[in-house]
Amino acid sequence: MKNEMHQIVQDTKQIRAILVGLNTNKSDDEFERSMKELKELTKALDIEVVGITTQNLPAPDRSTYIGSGKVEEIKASLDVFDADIIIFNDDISPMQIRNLEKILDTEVIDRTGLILQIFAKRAKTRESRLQVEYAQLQYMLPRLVGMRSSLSRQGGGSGRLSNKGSGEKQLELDRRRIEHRMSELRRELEDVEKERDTQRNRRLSSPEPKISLVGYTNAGKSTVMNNLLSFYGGDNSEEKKVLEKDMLFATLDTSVRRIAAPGRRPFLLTDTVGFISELPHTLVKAFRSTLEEAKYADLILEIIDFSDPEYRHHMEVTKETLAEIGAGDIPILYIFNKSDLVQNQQKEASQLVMEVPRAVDDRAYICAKSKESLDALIGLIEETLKQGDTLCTLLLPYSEGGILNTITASSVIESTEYLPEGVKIVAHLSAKNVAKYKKYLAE
Ligand SMILES: Nc1nc2c(ncn2[C@@H]2O[C@H](COP(=O)(O)OP(=O)(O)OP(=O)(O)O)[C@@H](O)[C@H]2O)c(=O)[nH]1
Ligand SMILES: [Mg+2]
Repeated sequence: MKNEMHQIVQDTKQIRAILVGLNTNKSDDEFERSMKELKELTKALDIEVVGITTQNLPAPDRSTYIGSGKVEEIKASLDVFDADIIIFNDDISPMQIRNLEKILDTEVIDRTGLILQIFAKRAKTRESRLQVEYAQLQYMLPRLVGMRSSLSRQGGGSGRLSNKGSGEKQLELDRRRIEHRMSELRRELEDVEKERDTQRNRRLSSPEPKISLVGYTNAGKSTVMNNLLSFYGGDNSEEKKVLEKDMLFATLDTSVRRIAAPGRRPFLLTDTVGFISELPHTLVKAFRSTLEEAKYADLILEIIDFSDPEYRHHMEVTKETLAEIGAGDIPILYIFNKSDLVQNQQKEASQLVMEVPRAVDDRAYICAKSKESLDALIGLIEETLKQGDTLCTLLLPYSEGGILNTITASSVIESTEYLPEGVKIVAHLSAKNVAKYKKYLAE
């Protein structure tokens, strides 16, 4: 009971952080960008940033990562800023964290630790919870000795990060117990993954083309999904919606929904976890099966936040991540989203204002919240899927009703005519379907 009270009191005060960056070989721009992103990540955990400090060094200090003068400077400012946690922009070694915590007498975490906390806070489904816990334990293992943080707490992120005095307790969590739990988790994850494979196989054998939304976190993937659902999701589309929010890593799970716009070829759309630069290795490993979802797509929609000055960098990261998960060869449409914000910026600067929506070749400039944009997007998707299609006339005997359903689900049908000998349809068939239904070809 006493502990609970303690917890409640702690939760009411916002955690205050000092951010620390060390630039060893990045350009000024690149470094500034990564510091800005660290700030966003920190805010994603509801932590207040009270100070930022940076240093240039040819190489990190072996024992304290940053130079000793810098450490002293931070120590002196701790009281002034009333900070409870120091967050480093890079991955620092367990030994360096220990040394820093000893000198500063405050919790120290690195970029990976921070992203792990965000994932822990956001994970909702059983699979993502298991994945996050696994990644957390793996991260914790080499850091056990002298660990202060509450990273081990189930469900993570529920309390404050800084928890002075809990260092002793952490030590009790011995290596063996953690390893045991990790093998338990691995087994549970295997079960969940098997279940998901079954679902996926069922989906893959369904006739609709599979399309995956991918891209940097916060680009608007879930918004595209939800608004397509609003307009073309059929019955109960409200209930089928996923979480969209202006924060990093709002989505950690995979959702698949059917989109069927009138007169357009229906498709299955997948929304999944977003990418970020230097996604921690522990997380890539733990979330591999979720990240790999895009591998099974016929077409990828890369959603780009066109209003973010860093969008080119985000596209690079997305390209690298796609290659890493083995989805580098799938056709991509580049969707420059949030173009409405770009229009606003252009208006404010009295510049030429871009036309939205606009679709050219393999690109579209859209605002995910406008129906006109989404129609343009669907048009582009349709055109892309149609490449390689042939317009065919088929005569399907009434005894083969199932085939008509399959073709309707995966193709655009120009006309349907009920004749005494069967149903005559004119449809755009993919090369695969032409081969499959050859014997019904008429004329
Ligand atoms: N103005 C404007 N805002 C948008 C647009 N698309 C998305 N947003 C906003 O951008 C924020 C992020 O959108 P999400 O759809 O959650 O982004 P996401 O890509 O799914 O992000 P993660 O799940 O975190 O990877 C939300 O606040 C959306 O309302 C757009 O076209 N215009
Ligand atoms: Mg999302």
